[in-house]
Amino acid sequence: MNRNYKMATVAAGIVAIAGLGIGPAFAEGDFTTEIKGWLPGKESRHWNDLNTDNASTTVKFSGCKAEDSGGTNRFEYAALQLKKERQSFPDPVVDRDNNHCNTSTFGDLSSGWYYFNYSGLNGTDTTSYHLSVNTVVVKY
Ligand SMILES: [Ca+2]
Repeated sequence: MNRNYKMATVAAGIVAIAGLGIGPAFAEGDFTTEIKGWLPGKESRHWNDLNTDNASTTVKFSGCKAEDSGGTNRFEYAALQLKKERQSFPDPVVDRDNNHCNTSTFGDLSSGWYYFNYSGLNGTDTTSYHLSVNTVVVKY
């Protein structure tokens, strides 16, 4: 092997290794859905995180509305609980966040089935305002 060829091979290897560790963290899975007329206590679709990546689990809300009886939008923030399925026991709350119609970030999670529970609006779980979110994007 001549010297130039060897150097090129080493350089290519470094580029390949760097490519594994640097750059955007692509989530192994994602889905887009919507929320229509939810009261606190409703659960999202469940998803299976195989933890084959280092991606942070995120829940992005856009187009949020919670109207009072007069039709005024009272949405300030939605309390979300990220929960993990567990056999034979109540599902534990892994993390929680108040979503102000933006992105809730829950970090890189261990493998398992997850979902979020909508647990309150504007700091109360006794609201009569129904929550609607035009677009909900979950990445995991
Ligand atoms: Ca993942």
